[in-house]
Amino acid sequence: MKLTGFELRVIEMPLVSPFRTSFGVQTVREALIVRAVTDEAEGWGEGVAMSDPLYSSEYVEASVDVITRFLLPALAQVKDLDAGGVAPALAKFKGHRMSKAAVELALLDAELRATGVPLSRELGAVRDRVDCGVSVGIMDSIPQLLDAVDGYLDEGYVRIKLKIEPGWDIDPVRAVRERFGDDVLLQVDANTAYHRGDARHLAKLDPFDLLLIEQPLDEEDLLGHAQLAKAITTPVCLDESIVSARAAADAIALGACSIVNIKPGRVGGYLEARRIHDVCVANDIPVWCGGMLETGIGRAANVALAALPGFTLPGDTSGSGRYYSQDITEPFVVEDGTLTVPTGPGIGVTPDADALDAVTVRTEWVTF
Ligand code: SMG
Ligand code: MG
Repeated sequence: MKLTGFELRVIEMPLVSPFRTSFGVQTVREALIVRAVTDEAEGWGEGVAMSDPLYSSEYVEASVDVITRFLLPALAQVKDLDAGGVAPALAKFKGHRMSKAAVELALLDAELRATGVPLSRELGAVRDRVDCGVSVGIMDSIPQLLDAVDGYLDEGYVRIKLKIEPGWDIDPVRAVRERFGDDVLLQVDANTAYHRGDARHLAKLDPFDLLLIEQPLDEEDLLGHAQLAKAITTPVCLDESIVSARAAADAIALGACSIVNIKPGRVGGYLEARRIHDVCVANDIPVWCGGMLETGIGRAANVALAALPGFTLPGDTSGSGRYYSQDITEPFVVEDGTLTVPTGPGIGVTPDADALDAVTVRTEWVTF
């Protein structure tokens, strides 16, 4: 397979409703779409960096810059480049995992399309449908939250995740438990909004039998998470801290988490995400697939990953309609609380050219 070049598109997709987390409110998803063009097939990738460096240090404009200035020029020097060679060739560049992941996925998709292999099979999937959870943002009031949760349960979601922050934690969790009962699979995500001294406060979540609390403390605070895990009964799950298979192994060894959220973008790609899955399975640590408000491109790939055997908890693999009234691929629709794993070659979905053009705000082309 011979690479012709890469197209980068910055897109802007309006959200169906504002999404508030402990680090800000989003009304539009700005994202990066990568297309790898080869003599045999085209492949698609999606960058999950956000507009601002608030979830992590990465952001969309930095992603475009590092990909065009450093990553693609380095890859252009590699003879017989394949997807497995992307991470080694880019290892000398520190960080920028979301950017590396987007490029790797585009090339992997092109390769798999050329050989007719679905991504799910390539990764080792064992299921053809995956259970769907939904992430529910911070709201202005408890009644508003209860309405939102009610709507998602009606749509069939099998797990609810509440975004929390200081001042919006115990009361909303209690209200959801009182209204919807103890059988609802319920978890919370703080996106690093708490500190080591908050252990006694967070222990007030213990009576609500949550599946997990996700990333309560700073991304670099593994020791703090290990101490917190001893002070509360709610299982601690890490998201932001898990940037590689090594980070996952270290966090597990330290007792900093008993569950891991795997996001391929955060860890540099689907191949590293699979290694994290393998590390967790070897340590009896359940994993689930996180989400970054992906378009159909990233969503298709996430659903393929979530079909691996160690993904025993429902992921943030929601339907396209959770965020977008119009996706750029065929929409993912939740049925019986599940999404179907695409079966076509590669990621199994292709963006609609007009839909993609309609949301594109900038395009760059890099020739190989
Ligand atoms: O794709 O459903 C999704 C988003 C799920 O809550 C979600 N993601 O920390 O897990 C997380 C957040 C990161 C993005 S928040 C704007
Ligand atoms: Mg999270």
